[in-house]
Amino acid sequence: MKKFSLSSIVFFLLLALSSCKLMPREKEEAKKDEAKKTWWKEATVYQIYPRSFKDSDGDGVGDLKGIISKLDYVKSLGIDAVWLNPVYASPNKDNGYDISDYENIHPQFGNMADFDTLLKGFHDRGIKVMMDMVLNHCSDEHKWFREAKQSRNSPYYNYFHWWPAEKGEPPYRFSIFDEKGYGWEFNKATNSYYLHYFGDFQPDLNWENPQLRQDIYKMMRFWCDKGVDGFRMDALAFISKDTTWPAELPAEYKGSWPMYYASGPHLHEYIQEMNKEVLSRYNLATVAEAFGDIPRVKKFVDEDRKELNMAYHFEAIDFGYLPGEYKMQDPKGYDLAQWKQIFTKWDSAFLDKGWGTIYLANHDQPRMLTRWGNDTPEFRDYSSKLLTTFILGMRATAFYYFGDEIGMNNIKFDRVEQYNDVELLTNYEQVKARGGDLKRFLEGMKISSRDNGRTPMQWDTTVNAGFGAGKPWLPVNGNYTTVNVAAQDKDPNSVLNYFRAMQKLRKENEVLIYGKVTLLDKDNPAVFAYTREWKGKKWLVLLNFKDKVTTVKTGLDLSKASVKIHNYPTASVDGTLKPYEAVIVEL
Ligand code: ISL
Repeated sequence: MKKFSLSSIVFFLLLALSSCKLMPREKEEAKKDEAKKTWWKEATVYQIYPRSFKDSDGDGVGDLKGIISKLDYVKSLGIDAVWLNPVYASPNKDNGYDISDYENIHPQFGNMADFDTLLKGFHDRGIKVMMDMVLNHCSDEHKWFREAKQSRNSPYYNYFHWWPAEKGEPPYRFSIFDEKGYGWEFNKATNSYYLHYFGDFQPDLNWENPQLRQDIYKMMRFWCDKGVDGFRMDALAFISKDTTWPAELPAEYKGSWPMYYASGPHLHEYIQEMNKEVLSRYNLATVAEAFGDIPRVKKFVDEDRKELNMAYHFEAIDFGYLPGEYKMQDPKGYDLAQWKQIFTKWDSAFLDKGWGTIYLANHDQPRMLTRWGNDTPEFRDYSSKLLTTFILGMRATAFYYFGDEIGMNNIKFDRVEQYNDVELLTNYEQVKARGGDLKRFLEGMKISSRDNGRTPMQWDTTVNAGFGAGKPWLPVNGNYTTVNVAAQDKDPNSVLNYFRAMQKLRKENEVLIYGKVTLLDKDNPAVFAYTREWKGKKWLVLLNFKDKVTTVKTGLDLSKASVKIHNYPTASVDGTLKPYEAVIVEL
């Protein structure tokens, strides 16, 4: 073995020490940044609403075999993961969010063998699969509830929240999907009321009961053992309740019931337990529907707390509705300057801990083009592309709703009979019961109702837009003859091919994923402008959200800017933006 002299050892030691001292702080930071990278931070998650994607057997309802027939299409989008809305056995009163058997597939969607084929099909194409987990409630047809409602002595009675009738009327609780807006339902056999924050067919599960929790974890492990890659956790913030059941909500929650209902005393204890029992044992991506302000939402995703990876908030998506009314959009439109502040505030919330999400639509929302863009023939393409640029141009895991990649827009039903959604129908009854203006309500719903986002996917110009041979469960939007996948696939300038290009740009450039976001010209009422900075690169995103030519003051030298993507045939890089123009440049 070669011997070193003492002096050479001292020399090397000094050299090592000095290089440590000299290591710039940025280098340390960069190292930390590298360590924080994960696939799900870099992912675009494409949400598939199975009922509406593709119907293989002609019964009018989309199914797993239908999705299987479109695997290559999904792959062609360049996305990383899919989130499947619930496909479990369910009476479907809330389209699968009322689960009667968590470990089986609804026959309308297919069977477990179809699911396994689907999972393999996605995995073979390098796409991860996230399942929807509905853990706050199940269906009243679930075995647990069918048994529980028979007798107070049933082993399942304590799987639910009950108020014994001998104590009188239960303390008022609101229900989102109840015509009377009342969250307790009387059950004769047990002479008690059960709690349901959602429909009366969706009894809330009692997470206080350790046996229930163990059954839930076991069921989650069943799916993990199959190889699913993650969970989107429905209404998770509601699982823990204040079971002292005060008649009056504490003063700080008056007028803001969801906060109170959604932040029970044991919420994070249960999520940590779930992490220990399930999540930490697999390599999963998890995202919760989390209600509340930044400090509350951060708790779900702070890595040190060992809970979940991501959460999505509602502040941006609920923006622009008239206060105190159910989803009535302000006729004046939405104030872009305030909306920008919401996004940048949430972006900086996760600078040190956690990670954000971004979305402009999902199955609980109308089409993003109608709500946040402009669905007139003149501007539909430009504004669809603009919204895509925005979603994929921010720092957050992007959740992108099927159909938005071809610019589908709201169907805008005229009559209440045309709707299917339990939420709309119960709200309609509530307005009717208080003698409200039903015409105004239905006008408002053309913009905001959930069914607008649930119409069948528009594949081509054949019958039912190529969705399936049978009459679809919700009508197809009449514009399918021009707005469809087949036409856009062939057109290099289509909304669809723009989505693919934008997704590719994001994948190939970390600056769009991890780059720091700095809002520019923040009071500009028409333009969302921001820079992204990462490892010495600086990119500028310019988005004109209005239908007029406008200007933006970035304070930056744009003379040498090189265009990375744009939604008009030629890009403006002179501070002027055409209606709905979107452009990303490298500075
Ligand atoms: O949809 C909403 C507003 O229109 C929300 O208030 C929604 O009810 C809430 O986000 C919870 O949603 C989830 O659970 C519901 C289900 O109907 C939704 O589809 C689901 O996303 C009940 O399970």
